[in-house]
Order: sequence, then structure tokens, then C-alpha cells
Amino acid sequence: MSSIKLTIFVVGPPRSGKTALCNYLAELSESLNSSQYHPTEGVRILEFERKIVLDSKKTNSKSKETIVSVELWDCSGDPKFYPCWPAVANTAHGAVILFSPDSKQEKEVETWYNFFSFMKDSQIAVFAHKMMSPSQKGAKMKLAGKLSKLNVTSTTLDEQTKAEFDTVICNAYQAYTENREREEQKNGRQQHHAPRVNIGGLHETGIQENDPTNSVALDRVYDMVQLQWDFVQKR
Ligand SMILES: Nc1nc2c(ncn2[C@@H]2O[C@H](COP(=O)(O)OP(=O)(O)OP(=O)(O)O)[C@@H](O)[C@H]2O)c(=O)[nH]1
Ligand SMILES: [Mg+2]
Repeated sequence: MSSIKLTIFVVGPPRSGKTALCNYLAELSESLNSSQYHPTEGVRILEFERKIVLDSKKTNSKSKETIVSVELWDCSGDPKFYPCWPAVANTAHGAVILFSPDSKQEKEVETWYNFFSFMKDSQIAVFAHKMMSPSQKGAKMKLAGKLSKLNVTSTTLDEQTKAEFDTVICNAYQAYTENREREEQKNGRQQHHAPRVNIGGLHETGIQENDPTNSVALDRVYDMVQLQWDFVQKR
């Protein structure tokens, strides 16, 4: 059992296949048999573990294989929820932006990309998702303008997509450990201040894994999201 839990957001336009992808990654096979469309209301959170292989040069660690707990946020693509995302997006360690390559959705992709602008580009994967197996699956493509610096992978529901997802987890893990090391150094310099709970900036708090304040902070984030959704739905 890993002591590290990474929060990964799966976002993108409505009906692009986010829920189907999340169910596939979490191996919820029963729900894969349903072809009915049920729009996600707000967010669903799925928890599972993935075994990843870390680049030992990047992590300064001897062990190459590690198991991480993943908290996957399957977000609604409906724009009515846009006002909620700034309040919670910065609890993410990584993000997958999914869109349908047959529709003109670059504007939506850019909107979602902007919610995660605090991250390195390596922590964000963009999947051009096809419901039917694309002829060139796994192929890299490019978007225009500001998004041209991002690698876009052509995906469908298959093992190759799981491997692309694992790359996001590895990059998220690396960013997480770098952040933690930086915080530890800073805390060392500041003569060990007590961990601070800072909603909307968990990664900058110096909170340790298994620290109960961490889950208290998360509970408060969830409460805040609930309040925001209630507000949006009443409008
Ligand atoms: N056959 C097949 N159907 C898919 C695939 N991905 C999605 N679908 C179907 O497409 C429809 C929409 O998929 P969802 O995964 O619910 O879309 P979503 O992006 O979560 O949509 P919102 O929650 O509204 O944002 C559903 O009927 C799914 O069953 C896929 O890879 N293969
Ligand atoms: Mg959905």
C-alpha cells in the first residue's frame, strides 16, 4: 500500500468520453457494458492503485517500481460548473484533458488548460479520444496556438491509453516529490514550522502524508465544492 495519494483530474467537453475512460482506468468493467449516456453532475471521485515505473535518474531513488494511490476526479464537462473549478483545481497533481478530435473543441481544451496553468505541462496529458479504435492510435498530434506546445495523444479505451495515463502519474509523482523536497528544505531553514492547512494550495503547505490535517483539509475542500455546486444549480 502506497503512502502517496495523487489527485488526477479528468476534464474536457461534455460527452467526450471522460466517464467511460475513468471507469476503464478504475477497472469498473460492469459500467463499461452500458452505452447509455448519463451526464456527470459535478464530479465523481474514483479511488484505485496503479503500479508505476519511475525514472530513477529523475527521482534520485533506487527503487524503480512503486504503487501509488490515485484519486481520479471525473469532472462534468458542462460549462455551468466552470465557476467551481478554480476553487478545487489546484488540489490536483495531474490532469487529463479529453476531447473529441472530430469536433472543433480547441476553445474548450484551452479553457480547461487554463484551470491548470499552475502545473508544469508534463503534468497535463491531452487525449484526442475516439470511441472507435482510431487508425493511428497512440499517434502524437498538435493543436494550434497556445496549445501547440502540448503533446496530444490519439486514444481509445485500450492498454496503450493506460500506459499514457501512467506517464501522467509518473510526472505528477515527480512534481509532488520535488515540491515536498522543496518544502522540507524551506521548513528546515524556517526551523520547522508546524504544518499549515491552506485551502486551495495543499501542495504548498508542507503537509505530510498520513497527517490527519491533510484529510481535514480535503474534507473542507469537498464542502466548498458542494457549496459552489449548490450555488450554481440554484442560479
Ligand atoms: N463504444 C464507446 N462508447 C463510448 C466511449 N467513450 C464514451 N462512450 C459513450 O459516449 C457517451 C458519452 O460518454 P461519457 O463518458 O459519459 O461522456 P463524458 O465526457 O463523461 O460526459 P459528461 O459527463 O457529460 O461531461 C456514453 O454513451 C458512452 O457510453 C468509448 O471509448 N467507446
Ligand atoms: Mg461524465
